[in-house]
Amino acid sequence: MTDRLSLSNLSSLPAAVTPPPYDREAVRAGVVHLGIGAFHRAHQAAVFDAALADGDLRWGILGVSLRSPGVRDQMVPQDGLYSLVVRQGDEQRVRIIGATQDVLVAPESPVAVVEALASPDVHIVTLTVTEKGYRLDPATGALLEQEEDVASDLASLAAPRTAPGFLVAGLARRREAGLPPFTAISCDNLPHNGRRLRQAVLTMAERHDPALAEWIDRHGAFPQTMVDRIVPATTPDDIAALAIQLGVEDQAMVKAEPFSQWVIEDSFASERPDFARFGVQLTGDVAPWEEAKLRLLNGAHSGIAYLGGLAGIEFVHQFVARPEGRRFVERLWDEAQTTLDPPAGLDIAAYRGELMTRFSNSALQHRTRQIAMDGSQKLPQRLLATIAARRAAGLEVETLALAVAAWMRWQGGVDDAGATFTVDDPLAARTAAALAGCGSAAERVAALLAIDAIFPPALAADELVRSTLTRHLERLESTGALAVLA
Ligand code: NAI
Ligand code: CS2
Repeated sequence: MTDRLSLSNLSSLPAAVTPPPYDREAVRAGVVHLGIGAFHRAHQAAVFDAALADGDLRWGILGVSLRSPGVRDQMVPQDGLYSLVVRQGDEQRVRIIGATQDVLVAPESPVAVVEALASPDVHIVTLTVTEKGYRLDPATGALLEQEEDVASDLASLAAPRTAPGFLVAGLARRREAGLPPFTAISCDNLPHNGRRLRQAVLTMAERHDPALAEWIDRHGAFPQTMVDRIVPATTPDDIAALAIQLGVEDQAMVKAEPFSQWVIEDSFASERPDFARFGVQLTGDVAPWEEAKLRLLNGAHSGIAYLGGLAGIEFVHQFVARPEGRRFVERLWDEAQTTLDPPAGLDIAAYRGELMTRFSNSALQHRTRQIAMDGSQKLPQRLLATIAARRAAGLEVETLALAVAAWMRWQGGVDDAGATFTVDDPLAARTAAALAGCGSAAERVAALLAIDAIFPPALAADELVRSTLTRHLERLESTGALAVLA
């Protein structure tokens, strides 16, 4: 059996592999990260690791898994070490990230997580808990107070269960100890992610202690961010291939593209690393960056996921390798682009070109099925806001509506070849119930548009939107996605 990557075999790795160049014993944990999935390990952790490599040893990370022990079991036996494998075409670079000091599994030790959040060393809490992890209504951003875990945290924070619950419990402990709040940085693809996180935290804090809520409101910081790096889920084949190269097995490896961008609103409650030195953009207004990224990159991704998924196209690069796939993406961008107010420094034409190159990166093997997950949480900011903006300007929404119609067909759980699949989405039961008994595409469109957790009522009432969706859905159902694209 191959040994696992660990401190004991770091020195025997191939020379081309970059190990952490700092004394790990001297590092303090200045960051708690909630939701230690693949993206965090390839994005924010790489920045904190760069700060450590630069000699600022305040930025070690305590990772927290809010649900399963999987990542803890991958990382802790490896002393927290893992490989960041950056792939482009035939090229691959491997860097060992050493920033993560430990991983806690919140359901096993909720009190230890709260204690960690209250540590005087901690200044920053980052989150990648997926869109659904914030427990917000996707259309309105209101906290889902009826949800079991949210209701539990609203009743008592003795053993929190949700991300907002942990943050409030940690902030309460800091206030009692006379410590400043940490800066809570949402790194999920939520619209106005900082504002939504702040709202969720304040709603929960208010319920427990209005004075605490006021303290958080006054002294806390929830900067908005735009995060970008394509990080597909790691597969067993990725791990096996890396083991041959390293001579040791790394179960915690992550793979990513070379591109990485992090734009953070310059609003912090206390200390932070010299972010700008490590390639992070600090700005007064993240919204235009976020909007461009969500509507161009993520909007296209979701369209590719549903159309590609229905057509049996497994990977993003395969979709854009087809002329009709590429044409769909370009047309979607033509439509989305008219709704943007790009920030200085963002050239949309160049950005589109770069995005297409990124989507074409065949070494990433980014599955359309992975992107299709949780569509109910993603559609509002990726496609529906864009549609609403175009309709407000009196414009048609032909290609954007095709992407939404493909999502609608996806809710049926059957692809164009007749194969069934599970719709992986927190609202899957609601979309399935809405579709039950519908006899025509027009009825299916009407039933799904009526779900106001996803579709704003004004959009659902727009006749042109409805008729365009119906026409697309009819064609998707009768001819399949590939024929519609062609
Ligand atoms: P992942 O599947 O590797 O990790 C997801 C993490 O979220 C895990 O720690 C999981 O336990 C946690 N989580 C899932 N559902 C949750 C829930 N209901 N409540 C609390 N925690 C929950 O996924 P990955 O790739 O790390 O992506 C996570 C998020 O990061 C995405 O949803 C997105 O918002 C953001 N992101 C991801 C990018 C990517 O390319 N992978 C790029 C940009 C942003
Ligand atoms: C993708 C994103 O899974 C998805 O929904 O669209 O995670 C995408 O890879 C990132 O936003 C890129 O930064």
